[in-house]
Amino acid sequence: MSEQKETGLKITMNKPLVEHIYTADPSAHVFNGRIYIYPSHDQDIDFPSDDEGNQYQMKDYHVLSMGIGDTEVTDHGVVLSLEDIPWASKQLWAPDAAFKNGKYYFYFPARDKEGIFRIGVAVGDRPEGPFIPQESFIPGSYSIDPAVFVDDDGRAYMYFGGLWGGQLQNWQTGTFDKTAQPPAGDELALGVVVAELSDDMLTFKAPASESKILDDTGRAYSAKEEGQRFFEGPWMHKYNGLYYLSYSTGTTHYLVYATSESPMGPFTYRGRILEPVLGWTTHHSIVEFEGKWYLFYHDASLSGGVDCKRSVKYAELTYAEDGSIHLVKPE
Ligand code: FUB
Repeated sequence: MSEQKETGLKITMNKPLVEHIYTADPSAHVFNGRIYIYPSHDQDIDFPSDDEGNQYQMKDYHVLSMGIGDTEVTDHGVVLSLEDIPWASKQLWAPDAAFKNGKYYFYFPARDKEGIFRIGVAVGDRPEGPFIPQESFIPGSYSIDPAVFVDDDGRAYMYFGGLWGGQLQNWQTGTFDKTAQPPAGDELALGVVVAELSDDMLTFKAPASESKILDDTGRAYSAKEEGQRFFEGPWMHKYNGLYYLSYSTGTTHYLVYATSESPMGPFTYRGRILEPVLGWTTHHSIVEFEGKWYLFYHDASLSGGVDCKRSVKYAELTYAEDGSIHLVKPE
């Protein structure tokens, strides 16, 4: 597979957006009337898979952009590399981006020099980067999969967390415990972690806290309820004034959603968004563009099912009258 930029590629729903590189974990946003996609850049290497996620050895980030109906996706090339991040040692996992104060902020998880996942931020003047990383990770950040949501009132929130290789289970006491195990059986599942961002978008305004996912009776899910409990890959969007938290259930491979009247939660489980795709992981974002809603997701079809060689795709997302999301079946 060549890493050269590709031109003339036709954008088709449920087909990889690009095929010249492997891409995953898409975070899509509309900036300046165009859809920008901030994905992980999966390496075209063979690495044994394990539950720690050592097969995901990403070293840089690209940015893609497109319009619906365009015939071409633009690959803006490398916008941030591991060697330019002073605090990071390896594994540039699922990123996101946000716009505020006339600047673009690129958020990304990586292992620090001690092997602990932290979340960093890099700043740029344009949505397509390049992005200049801060000297250190965001104080008080941990685990993986940051998703940043800027509300209508200008307040910004980061949602993050991921079990297993994402180390969420290691923070249950408030400090990193190398030996901690994820909750099991009837123990309460861990929720998504939420932090409001400071006005400069570079730090947390207050310490991050856990927000639970509840069933429709108000009961928090237990660890054994693997079809509903939070695993990784959170995303936040607002539809008709309601906050929609969506995420991956990991071991059961669903994308599901839960809603709340508050961006901080707690969130009430509502249902599935996407059935399992080819590959172990499922990860997504939801964005509105020109009056329609789109789901960006990934699968491993281009690589024939190799877990760490994934490709970003998109599909249209529709809502029922009551605000529930219609299930998307991957093609
Ligand atoms: O891409 C590495 C990890 O795989 C992400 O951080 C998870 O969400 C899963 O997609």
